[in-house]
Amino acid sequence: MGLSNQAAFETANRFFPGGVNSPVRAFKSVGGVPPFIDRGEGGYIYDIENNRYIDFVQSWGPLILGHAYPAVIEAVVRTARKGLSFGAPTTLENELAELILSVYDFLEKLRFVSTGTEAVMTALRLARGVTGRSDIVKFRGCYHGHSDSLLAEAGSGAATFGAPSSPGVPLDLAKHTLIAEYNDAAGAEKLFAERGGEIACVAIEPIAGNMGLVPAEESFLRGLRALCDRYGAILIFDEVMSGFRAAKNGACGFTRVRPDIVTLGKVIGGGLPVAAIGGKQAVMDHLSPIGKIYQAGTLSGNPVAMAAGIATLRTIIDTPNLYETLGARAAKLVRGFKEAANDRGVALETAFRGSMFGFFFNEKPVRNFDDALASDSARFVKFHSAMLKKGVYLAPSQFETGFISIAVNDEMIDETIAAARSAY
Ligand code: KE4
Repeated sequence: MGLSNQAAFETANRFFPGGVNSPVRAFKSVGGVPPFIDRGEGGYIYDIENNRYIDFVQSWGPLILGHAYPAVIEAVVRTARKGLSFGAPTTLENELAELILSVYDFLEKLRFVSTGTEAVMTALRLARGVTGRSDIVKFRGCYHGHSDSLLAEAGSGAATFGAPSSPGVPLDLAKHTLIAEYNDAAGAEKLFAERGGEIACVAIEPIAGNMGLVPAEESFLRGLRALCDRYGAILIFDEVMSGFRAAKNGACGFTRVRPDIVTLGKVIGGGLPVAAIGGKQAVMDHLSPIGKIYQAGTLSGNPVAMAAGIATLRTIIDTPNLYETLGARAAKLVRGFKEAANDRGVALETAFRGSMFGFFFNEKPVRNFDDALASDSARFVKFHSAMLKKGVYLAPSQFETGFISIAVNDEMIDETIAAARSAY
Protein backbone atom coordinates (compact mmCIF):
# COMPACT_ATOMS: atom_id res chain seq x y z
CA MET A 1 0.00 0.00 0.00
CA GLY A 2 1.52 3.34 -1.07
CA LEU A 3 1.54 6.63 0.78
CA SER A 4 -1.90 7.86 1.86
CA ASN A 5 -3.22 11.42 1.40
CA GLN A 6 -3.42 11.65 5.17
CA ALA A 7 0.24 10.68 5.67
CA ALA A 8 1.38 13.02 2.89
CA PHE A 9 -0.62 15.85 4.45
CA GLU A 10 0.90 15.19 7.90
CA THR A 11 4.39 15.44 6.36
CA ALA A 12 3.42 18.55 4.40
CA ASN A 13 2.22 20.18 7.62
CA ARG A 14 5.73 19.74 8.97
CA PHE A 15 7.21 21.61 6.03
CA PHE A 16 4.61 24.22 5.08
CA PRO A 17 2.17 26.49 6.95
CA GLY A 18 -1.16 24.63 6.70
CA GLY A 19 0.60 21.92 4.67
CA VAL A 20 0.25 23.84 1.41
CA ASN A 21 1.91 26.38 -0.82
CA SER A 22 -1.29 28.26 -1.53
CA PRO A 23 -4.02 28.54 1.15
CA VAL A 24 -7.11 27.39 -0.76
CA ARG A 25 -5.45 24.01 -1.43
CA ALA A 26 -5.68 23.12 2.28
CA PHE A 27 -9.45 22.45 1.96
CA LYS A 28 -10.00 24.47 5.16
CA SER A 29 -13.43 25.74 4.14
CA VAL A 30 -14.69 22.29 3.12
CA GLY A 31 -12.80 20.16 5.66
CA GLY A 32 -11.17 16.81 5.18
CA VAL A 33 -7.75 15.91 3.84
CA PRO A 34 -6.87 17.39 0.44
CA PRO A 35 -6.03 14.71 -2.12
CA PHE A 36 -2.35 14.80 -3.05
CA ILE A 37 -2.28 14.64 -6.82
CA ASP A 38 -0.04 12.13 -8.55
CA ARG A 39 -0.91 12.83 -12.18
CA GLY A 40 -3.37 14.36 -14.61
CA GLU A 41 -4.60 12.73 -17.81
CA GLY A 42 -6.94 14.75 -20.01
CA GLY A 43 -10.03 15.57 -17.96
CA TYR A 44 -8.98 13.47 -14.99
CA ILE A 45 -6.62 13.80 -12.05
CA TYR A 46 -5.45 10.88 -9.90
CA ASP A 47 -4.37 11.19 -6.29
CA ILE A 48 -1.54 9.21 -4.70
CA GLU A 49 -4.06 6.56 -3.57
CA ASN A 50 -4.98 6.21 -7.28
CA ASN A 51 -8.48 7.65 -6.77
CA ARG A 52 -9.68 9.18 -10.05
CA TYR A 53 -11.51 12.50 -10.23
CA ILE A 54 -13.13 14.45 -13.04
CA ASP A 55 -11.25 17.74 -12.69
CA PHE A 56 -13.28 20.99 -12.75
CA VAL A 57 -10.48 23.04 -11.09
CA GLN A 58 -7.77 22.52 -13.76
CA SER A 59 -5.08 24.19 -11.63
CA TRP A 60 -7.51 27.13 -11.04
CA GLY A 61 -7.99 27.79 -14.73
CA PRO A 62 -4.83 27.25 -16.82
CA LEU A 63 -5.55 23.74 -18.14
CA ILE A 64 -8.26 24.56 -20.70
CA LEU A 65 -6.82 21.78 -22.92
CA GLY A 66 -6.89 19.26 -20.06
CA HIS A 67 -3.90 17.64 -18.37
CA ALA A 68 -0.74 16.62 -20.23
CA TYR A 69 -2.05 17.78 -23.60
CA PRO A 70 0.39 16.15 -26.07
CA ALA A 71 1.21 19.26 -28.15
CA VAL A 72 1.95 21.26 -24.96
CA ILE A 73 4.10 18.53 -23.41
CA GLU A 74 6.03 18.07 -26.66
CA ALA A 75 6.69 21.83 -26.91
CA VAL A 76 7.83 21.97 -23.27
CA VAL A 77 10.19 18.95 -23.61
CA ARG A 78 11.58 20.17 -26.93
CA THR A 79 12.29 23.63 -25.50
CA ALA A 80 13.64 22.34 -22.17
CA ARG A 81 16.21 20.23 -24.00
CA LYS A 82 17.72 23.48 -25.28
CA GLY A 83 18.09 24.90 -21.75
CA LEU A 84 15.61 26.01 -19.13
CA SER A 85 16.29 29.72 -18.75
CA PHE A 86 18.71 32.37 -19.98
CA GLY A 87 17.65 35.68 -18.45
CA ALA A 88 18.00 37.04 -21.96
CA PRO A 89 15.51 37.75 -24.76
CA THR A 90 14.26 34.80 -26.81
CA THR A 91 12.03 34.75 -29.89
CA LEU A 92 9.56 32.61 -27.94
CA GLU A 93 8.50 35.76 -26.06
CA ASN A 94 7.84 37.46 -29.41
CA GLU A 95 5.80 34.47 -30.55
CA LEU A 96 3.57 34.35 -27.47
CA ALA A 97 3.11 38.13 -27.48
CA GLU A 98 2.03 38.03 -31.13
CA LEU A 99 -0.57 35.36 -30.36
CA ILE A 100 -1.99 37.29 -27.39
CA LEU A 101 -2.07 40.62 -29.26
CA SER A 102 -3.79 38.94 -32.23
CA VAL A 103 -6.67 38.11 -29.86
CA TYR A 104 -6.61 41.15 -27.53
CA ASP A 105 -6.21 43.31 -30.62
CA PHE A 106 -6.88 46.63 -28.87
CA LEU A 107 -3.64 46.20 -26.89
CA GLU A 108 -0.34 47.34 -28.38
CA LYS A 109 2.36 46.16 -25.92
CA LEU A 110 2.82 43.55 -23.19
CA ARG A 111 5.18 42.82 -20.35
CA PHE A 112 5.45 39.17 -19.25
CA VAL A 113 5.76 38.29 -15.57
CA SER A 114 5.41 34.96 -13.72
CA THR A 115 2.22 35.33 -11.66
CA GLY A 116 -1.11 37.14 -11.76
CA THR A 117 -0.15 38.88 -8.53
CA GLU A 118 2.89 40.39 -10.22
CA ALA A 119 0.82 41.40 -13.23
CA VAL A 120 -1.79 43.32 -11.22
CA MET A 121 0.82 44.75 -8.83
CA THR A 122 2.67 46.11 -11.87
CA ALA A 123 -0.54 47.44 -13.41
CA LEU A 124 -1.21 49.43 -10.22
CA ARG A 125 2.32 50.85 -10.16
CA LEU A 126 2.02 51.75 -13.84
CA ALA A 127 -1.31 53.52 -13.25
CA ARG A 128 0.03 55.38 -10.21
CA GLY A 129 3.21 56.32 -12.06
CA VAL A 130 1.44 57.53 -15.21
CA THR A 131 -1.23 59.57 -13.36
CA GLY A 132 0.90 60.72 -10.43
CA ARG A 133 -1.99 59.75 -8.15
CA SER A 134 -2.00 57.30 -5.22
CA ASP A 135 -5.56 56.02 -4.77
CA ILE A 136 -6.85 52.87 -6.43
CA VAL A 137 -10.40 51.51 -6.55
CA LYS A 138 -11.20 47.83 -6.11
CA PHE A 139 -14.47 46.00 -5.57
CA ARG A 140 -15.49 43.81 -2.63
CA GLY A 141 -15.33 40.18 -3.61
CA CYS A 142 -12.78 40.66 -6.35
CA TYR A 143 -9.34 39.10 -5.88
CA HIS A 144 -6.33 40.33 -7.76
CA GLY A 145 -3.48 38.43 -6.12
CA HIS A 146 -1.74 39.14 -2.83
CA SER A 147 0.19 42.39 -3.39
CA ASP A 148 -0.16 44.75 -0.42
CA SER A 149 -2.41 47.36 -2.03
CA LEU A 150 -4.91 44.69 -2.96
CA LEU A 151 -5.10 43.12 0.51
CA ALA A 152 -7.47 45.82 1.69
CA GLU A 153 -11.13 45.72 2.64
CA ALA A 154 -13.83 48.25 3.32
CA GLY A 155 -12.80 50.46 6.21
CA SER A 156 -15.06 51.08 9.22
CA GLY A 157 -18.41 52.78 8.71
CA ALA A 158 -18.92 54.95 5.72
CA ALA A 159 -15.18 55.55 5.34
CA THR A 160 -14.21 55.06 1.76
CA PHE A 161 -10.59 54.39 2.67
CA GLY A 162 -9.50 50.76 2.78
CA ALA A 163 -8.25 48.99 5.87
CA PRO A 164 -5.73 46.13 5.69
CA SER A 165 -7.39 42.74 5.12
CA SER A 166 -4.23 41.01 6.28
CA PRO A 167 -1.73 41.71 9.06
CA GLY A 168 1.48 43.01 7.58
CA VAL A 169 -0.17 45.50 5.24
CA PRO A 170 0.56 49.04 6.46
CA LEU A 171 -2.52 51.19 7.13
CA ASP A 172 -0.72 54.02 5.33
CA LEU A 173 -0.83 51.94 2.17
CA ALA A 174 -4.25 50.31 2.58
CA LYS A 175 -5.92 53.69 3.04
CA HIS A 176 -5.14 54.43 -0.61
CA THR A 177 -7.28 51.48 -1.66
CA LEU A 178 -10.87 52.65 -2.01
CA ILE A 179 -13.42 49.84 -1.76
CA ALA A 180 -16.60 49.88 -3.84
CA GLU A 181 -19.45 47.44 -4.41
CA TYR A 182 -19.52 45.27 -7.52
CA ASN A 183 -22.32 46.13 -9.98
CA ASP A 184 -23.11 49.32 -8.01
CA ALA A 185 -22.84 52.16 -10.54
CA ALA A 186 -24.18 54.80 -8.14
CA GLY A 187 -21.60 53.85 -5.52
CA ALA A 188 -18.77 54.17 -8.01
CA GLU A 189 -20.15 57.54 -9.13
CA LYS A 190 -20.22 58.75 -5.49
CA LEU A 191 -16.66 57.55 -4.86
CA PHE A 192 -15.35 59.44 -7.86
CA ALA A 193 -17.33 62.54 -6.89
CA GLU A 194 -15.52 62.46 -3.52
CA ARG A 195 -12.03 61.35 -4.59
CA GLY A 196 -11.93 61.49 -8.39
CA GLY A 197 -8.91 63.77 -8.55
CA GLU A 198 -6.86 61.33 -6.41
CA ILE A 199 -7.82 58.10 -8.19
CA ALA A 200 -5.07 56.55 -10.33
CA CYS A 201 -7.04 53.54 -11.47
CA VAL A 202 -9.99 51.22 -11.12
CA ALA A 203 -9.15 47.50 -10.99
CA ILE A 204 -11.94 45.04 -11.67
CA GLU A 205 -12.49 41.43 -12.61
CA PRO A 206 -14.95 42.12 -15.47
CA ILE A 207 -16.21 38.60 -14.92
CA ALA A 208 -15.61 38.05 -11.21
CA GLY A 209 -14.45 34.52 -10.43
CA ASN A 210 -13.23 34.94 -6.86
CA MET A 211 -16.56 35.41 -5.09
CA GLY A 212 -17.98 32.56 -7.09
CA LEU A 213 -18.85 33.42 -10.71
CA VAL A 214 -20.46 36.90 -10.82
CA PRO A 215 -20.34 38.72 -14.17
CA ALA A 216 -20.27 42.53 -14.16
CA GLU A 217 -23.32 44.14 -15.79
CA GLU A 218 -22.64 45.96 -19.07
CA SER A 219 -24.12 49.22 -17.76
CA PHE A 220 -21.81 49.01 -14.73
CA LEU A 221 -18.71 48.53 -16.90
CA ARG A 222 -19.85 51.36 -19.19
CA GLY A 223 -20.24 53.55 -16.13
CA LEU A 224 -16.70 52.77 -14.93
CA ARG A 225 -15.31 53.56 -18.37
CA ALA A 226 -17.10 56.92 -18.39
CA LEU A 227 -15.91 57.77 -14.85
CA CYS A 228 -12.29 56.90 -15.69
CA ASP A 229 -12.50 59.05 -18.83
CA ARG A 230 -14.07 61.95 -16.96
CA TYR A 231 -11.57 61.96 -14.09
CA GLY A 232 -8.45 60.85 -15.98
CA ALA A 233 -8.13 57.48 -14.19
CA ILE A 234 -6.90 54.25 -15.76
CA LEU A 235 -9.32 51.33 -16.15
CA ILE A 236 -7.74 47.91 -15.48
CA PHE A 237 -9.52 44.68 -16.47
CA ASP A 238 -8.02 41.87 -14.45
CA GLU A 239 -8.57 38.95 -16.83
CA VAL A 240 -6.03 36.63 -15.20
CA MET A 241 -8.85 34.12 -14.78
CA SER A 242 -11.37 35.11 -17.48
CA GLY A 243 -8.85 35.71 -20.29
CA PHE A 244 -9.03 32.90 -22.89
CA ARG A 245 -11.55 31.26 -20.51
CA ALA A 246 -14.86 33.15 -20.89
CA ALA A 247 -14.13 33.67 -24.58
CA LYS A 248 -10.94 33.81 -26.65
CA ASN A 249 -10.70 37.47 -25.60
CA GLY A 250 -12.22 36.80 -22.19
CA ALA A 251 -14.67 39.33 -20.81
CA CYS A 252 -13.91 41.53 -23.82
CA GLY A 253 -15.93 38.98 -25.76
CA PHE A 254 -18.98 39.90 -23.65
CA THR A 255 -18.69 43.68 -23.35
CA ARG A 256 -17.98 46.49 -25.76
CA VAL A 257 -16.17 48.37 -22.99
CA ARG A 258 -12.42 48.45 -23.47
CA PRO A 259 -9.98 49.00 -20.56
CA ASP A 260 -6.66 50.87 -20.69
CA ILE A 261 -4.76 47.93 -19.18
CA VAL A 262 -5.51 44.19 -19.18
CA THR A 263 -3.81 41.69 -16.91
CA LEU A 264 -3.66 38.07 -18.06
CA GLY A 265 -2.36 34.79 -16.62
CA LYS A 266 -3.29 31.13 -16.15
CA VAL A 267 -4.30 29.94 -19.67
CA ILE A 268 -1.56 31.99 -21.39
CA GLY A 269 1.01 29.81 -19.60
CA GLY A 270 -0.85 26.54 -20.24
CA GLY A 271 0.04 25.37 -16.72
CA LEU A 272 3.49 26.99 -16.42
CA PRO A 273 4.13 30.35 -14.71
CA VAL A 274 3.18 33.07 -17.19
CA ALA A 275 1.20 36.26 -16.63
CA ALA A 276 1.17 39.57 -18.49
CA ILE A 277 0.23 43.22 -18.37
CA GLY A 278 -0.99 44.71 -21.67
CA GLY A 279 -1.94 48.20 -22.82
CA LYS A 280 -1.50 50.93 -25.42
CA GLN A 281 2.10 51.83 -26.21
CA ALA A 282 1.62 55.30 -24.69
CA VAL A 283 0.97 53.68 -21.30
CA MET A 284 3.25 50.63 -21.50
CA ASP A 285 6.33 52.59 -22.58
CA HIS A 286 6.41 54.16 -19.10
CA LEU A 287 7.80 50.81 -17.91
CA SER A 288 11.57 50.42 -17.50
CA PRO A 289 13.94 50.31 -19.28
CA ILE A 290 12.31 52.71 -21.76
CA GLY A 291 10.29 54.50 -19.06
CA LYS A 292 10.91 55.33 -15.42
CA ILE A 293 8.45 52.95 -13.74
CA TYR A 294 10.50 50.04 -12.49
CA GLN A 295 9.50 46.41 -12.96
CA ALA A 296 11.66 43.29 -13.39
CA GLY A 297 11.72 39.49 -12.99
CA THR A 298 14.35 36.76 -13.20
CA LEU A 299 12.05 34.25 -14.88
CA SER A 300 9.79 36.68 -16.74
CA GLY A 301 9.31 35.32 -20.28
CA ASN A 302 10.92 32.01 -19.33
CA PRO A 303 11.37 30.08 -22.60
CA VAL A 304 9.90 26.77 -21.37
CA ALA A 305 6.86 28.60 -19.97
CA MET A 306 6.53 30.55 -23.21
CA ALA A 307 6.57 27.28 -25.16
CA ALA A 308 3.70 25.93 -23.04
CA GLY A 309 1.74 29.15 -23.60
CA ILE A 310 2.42 29.18 -27.36
CA ALA A 311 1.31 25.55 -27.80
CA THR A 312 -1.82 26.22 -25.71
CA LEU A 313 -2.87 29.41 -27.50
CA ARG A 314 -2.10 28.00 -30.95
CA THR A 315 -4.40 25.06 -30.18
CA ILE A 316 -7.10 27.40 -28.83
CA ILE A 317 -6.86 29.74 -31.84
CA ASP A 318 -6.92 26.81 -34.29
CA THR A 319 -9.97 25.13 -32.70
CA PRO A 320 -13.15 26.40 -34.35
CA ASN A 321 -16.11 27.16 -32.03
CA LEU A 322 -14.08 26.16 -28.96
CA TYR A 323 -15.90 28.48 -26.56
CA GLU A 324 -19.30 27.65 -27.98
CA THR A 325 -18.55 23.96 -27.40
CA LEU A 326 -17.21 24.53 -23.87
CA GLY A 327 -20.07 26.93 -23.11
CA ALA A 328 -22.65 24.35 -24.15
CA ARG A 329 -21.06 21.83 -21.78
CA ALA A 330 -20.94 24.39 -18.97
CA ALA A 331 -24.61 25.24 -19.57
CA LYS A 332 -25.54 21.54 -19.54
CA LEU A 333 -23.62 20.99 -16.30
CA VAL A 334 -25.15 23.87 -14.36
CA ARG A 335 -28.62 23.02 -15.69
CA GLY A 336 -28.12 19.48 -14.39
CA PHE A 337 -26.88 20.80 -11.02
CA LYS A 338 -29.90 23.09 -10.76
CA GLU A 339 -32.40 20.34 -11.61
CA ALA A 340 -30.74 17.94 -9.16
CA ALA A 341 -30.93 20.55 -6.38
CA ASN A 342 -34.47 21.72 -7.16
CA ASP A 343 -35.72 18.11 -7.29
CA ARG A 344 -34.78 17.99 -3.62
CA GLY A 345 -36.29 21.35 -2.80
CA VAL A 346 -32.86 22.99 -2.63
CA ALA A 347 -32.41 26.45 -4.19
CA LEU A 348 -29.46 26.81 -6.54
CA GLU A 349 -28.42 29.90 -8.51
CA THR A 350 -26.12 29.13 -11.43
CA ALA A 351 -24.09 31.07 -14.02
CA PHE A 352 -21.65 30.35 -16.81
CA ARG A 353 -19.51 32.36 -19.22
CA GLY A 354 -17.81 30.24 -21.87
CA SER A 355 -15.81 27.54 -20.08
CA MET A 356 -16.31 29.15 -16.63
CA PHE A 357 -19.24 28.09 -14.45
CA GLY A 358 -20.48 28.82 -10.96
CA PHE A 359 -23.27 27.89 -8.59
CA PHE A 360 -24.54 29.27 -5.29
CA PHE A 361 -26.86 27.61 -2.80
CA ASN A 362 -29.01 30.71 -2.80
CA GLU A 363 -32.65 31.60 -3.59
CA LYS A 364 -31.89 34.82 -5.43
CA PRO A 365 -29.54 35.95 -8.18
CA VAL A 366 -26.02 36.80 -6.97
CA ARG A 367 -24.93 40.26 -8.18
CA ASN A 368 -22.29 41.18 -5.61
CA PHE A 369 -20.25 39.95 -2.65
CA ASP A 370 -23.02 40.39 -0.05
CA ASP A 371 -25.34 38.26 -2.19
CA ALA A 372 -22.59 35.63 -2.49
CA LEU A 373 -21.98 35.69 1.28
CA ALA A 374 -25.70 35.06 1.87
CA SER A 375 -25.40 31.67 0.15
CA ASP A 376 -25.78 28.49 2.19
CA SER A 377 -22.11 27.60 2.59
CA ALA A 378 -22.90 24.68 4.94
CA ARG A 379 -24.91 23.13 2.11
CA PHE A 380 -21.94 23.78 -0.23
CA VAL A 381 -19.57 21.93 2.13
CA LYS A 382 -21.85 18.87 2.17
CA PHE A 383 -22.24 18.96 -1.60
CA HIS A 384 -18.51 19.36 -2.19
CA SER A 385 -17.53 16.39 -0.03
CA ALA A 386 -20.29 14.19 -1.44
CA MET A 387 -19.12 14.96 -4.96
CA LEU A 388 -15.47 14.38 -4.07
CA LYS A 389 -16.38 10.92 -2.74
CA LYS A 390 -18.10 10.26 -6.10
CA GLY A 391 -14.95 11.21 -8.03
CA VAL A 392 -15.84 14.80 -8.92
CA TYR A 393 -13.17 17.39 -8.04
CA LEU A 394 -14.83 20.79 -7.55
CA ALA A 395 -13.14 23.93 -6.22
CA PRO A 396 -12.97 23.57 -2.38
CA SER A 397 -14.71 26.89 -1.74
CA GLN A 398 -18.12 28.41 -2.46
CA PHE A 399 -16.26 31.54 -3.57
CA GLU A 400 -14.42 30.05 -6.52
CA THR A 401 -15.28 29.26 -10.12
CA GLY A 402 -15.43 25.93 -11.95
CA PHE A 403 -13.89 25.28 -15.36
CA ILE A 404 -14.65 23.03 -18.32
CA SER A 405 -11.65 21.84 -20.36
CA ILE A 406 -11.86 20.36 -23.86
CA ALA A 407 -11.05 17.01 -22.24
CA VAL A 408 -14.24 17.11 -20.11
CA ASN A 409 -16.60 15.53 -22.63
CA ASP A 410 -20.38 15.14 -22.62
CA GLU A 411 -20.17 11.68 -21.07
CA MET A 412 -18.20 13.08 -18.12
CA ILE A 413 -20.72 15.91 -17.78
CA ASP A 414 -23.53 13.32 -17.63
CA GLU A 415 -21.58 11.34 -15.03
CA THR A 416 -21.13 14.51 -12.94
CA ILE A 417 -24.83 15.37 -13.13
CA ALA A 418 -25.70 11.81 -12.06
CA ALA A 419 -23.34 12.22 -9.10
CA ALA A 420 -25.05 15.52 -8.20
CA ARG A 421 -28.46 13.78 -8.27
CA SER A 422 -27.34 11.44 -5.51
CA ALA A 423 -25.25 13.98 -3.60
CA TYR A 424 -28.14 15.37 -1.50
P1 KE4 B 1 -1.57 34.34 -9.07
O1 KE4 B 1 -0.63 35.27 -8.35
O2 KE4 B 1 -2.20 33.33 -8.12
O3 KE4 B 1 -0.94 33.68 -10.31
O4 KE4 B 1 -2.77 35.21 -9.68
C1 KE4 B 1 -3.50 36.04 -8.81
C2 KE4 B 1 -4.85 36.34 -9.43
C3 KE4 B 1 -5.06 37.58 -10.01
N1 KE4 B 1 -6.25 37.90 -10.58
C4 KE4 B 1 -7.28 37.01 -10.59
C5 KE4 B 1 -8.58 37.41 -11.22
C6 KE4 B 1 -7.12 35.72 -10.01
O5 KE4 B 1 -8.15 34.84 -10.03
C7 KE4 B 1 -5.87 35.37 -9.43
C8 KE4 B 1 -5.63 34.01 -8.78
N2 KE4 B 1 -6.75 33.13 -8.69
C9 KE4 B 1 -6.71 32.17 -7.60
C10 KE4 B 1 -7.99 31.33 -7.68
N3 KE4 B 1 -9.13 32.05 -7.35
C11 KE4 B 1 -5.50 31.31 -7.65
C12 KE4 B 1 -5.56 30.09 -6.77
C13 KE4 B 1 -4.76 30.26 -5.51
O6 KE4 B 1 -4.75 31.37 -4.94
O7 KE4 B 1 -4.15 29.25 -5.11
